[in-house]
Amino acid sequence: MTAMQKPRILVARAIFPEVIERLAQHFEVEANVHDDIWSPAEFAAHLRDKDGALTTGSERIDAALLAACPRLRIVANMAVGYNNFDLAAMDAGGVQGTNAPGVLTETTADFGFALLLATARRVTEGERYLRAGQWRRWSYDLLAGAEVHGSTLGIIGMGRIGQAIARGGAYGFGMRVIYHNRSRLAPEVEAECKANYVGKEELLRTADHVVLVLPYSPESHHTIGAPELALMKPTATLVNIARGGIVDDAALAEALRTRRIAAAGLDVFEGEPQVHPGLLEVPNVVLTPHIASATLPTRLAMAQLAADNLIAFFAGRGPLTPVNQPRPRSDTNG
Ligand code: 8YV
Repeated sequence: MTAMQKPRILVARAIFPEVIERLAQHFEVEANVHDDIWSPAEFAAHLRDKDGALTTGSERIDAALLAACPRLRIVANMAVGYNNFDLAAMDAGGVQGTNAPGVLTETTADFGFALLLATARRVTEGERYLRAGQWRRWSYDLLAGAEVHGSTLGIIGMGRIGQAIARGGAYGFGMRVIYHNRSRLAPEVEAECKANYVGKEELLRTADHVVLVLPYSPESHHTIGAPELALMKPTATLVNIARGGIVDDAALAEALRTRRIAAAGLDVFEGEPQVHPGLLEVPNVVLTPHIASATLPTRLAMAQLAADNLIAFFAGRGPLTPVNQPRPRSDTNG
């Protein structure tokens, strides 16, 4: 790149036009404005001559892709999760990765409650019943669900979103909050969230509602499988707003079918957008298509933060929200 040339950026998915316009003030931009579905090979072909990319959680950044894209310096994910990044390959290849934390915290926590309430109080089941014309009269136990207020909320994964859910549960619904996390929070943060640290097994045995908000990694794969579901109360509910793969969906479908647990609310799935057929067959699960951060103001803030990262990086100011510290990439493009 000469001093006069603008860096070339690929925007991998359709995003807000105003963000593309902003990027175009700084970069030569190729944007997938029609939101075409690209195979990994097509994605690589579009990225081959680019210096940077704005991606979503759907684009996999791995060694094979980096080998095909020698100019690439930075990939800015419009997502707080970045399990679509092979960080070892990016480190080795000298490619900076960034994510979009903070701006989606409260919105995603809100959705955790939307799913928790819908699941515990059988909202979508009730709507299906009504739409099917089955509602003939009131009865004392019609679609009776689980209490939310005053119950015990168990949160696995206590980062920003987990803490927001803890505050909402404790202050909004008078819930007793217990949590499990890789590391225990500082006492003042625990006090602010009114949350008590417990082991995973104790959490699963004790909680009335379990909410998963931990990042996906090989270590968190199937954090909830058949053995964990077996520990839960038969009246308990499970909510996953984290990532597919954290729950063994086949085991969960079986636990819901046999009423080993009462119900589940799922926004994310193993192999999404495919959904395990067993989950589609049971009534006691609320299913949503990965929309926990989906409000337009939040999605705009996520896209702007990804753009901020690209702009800051190429201006030499360093990325705002880096997720790795790559070694400098040798200039192979002359
Ligand atoms: C995104 C998410 O919508 O931020 C995340 O990690 O899961 C969602 O908010 C999705 O990843 C698309 O980028």
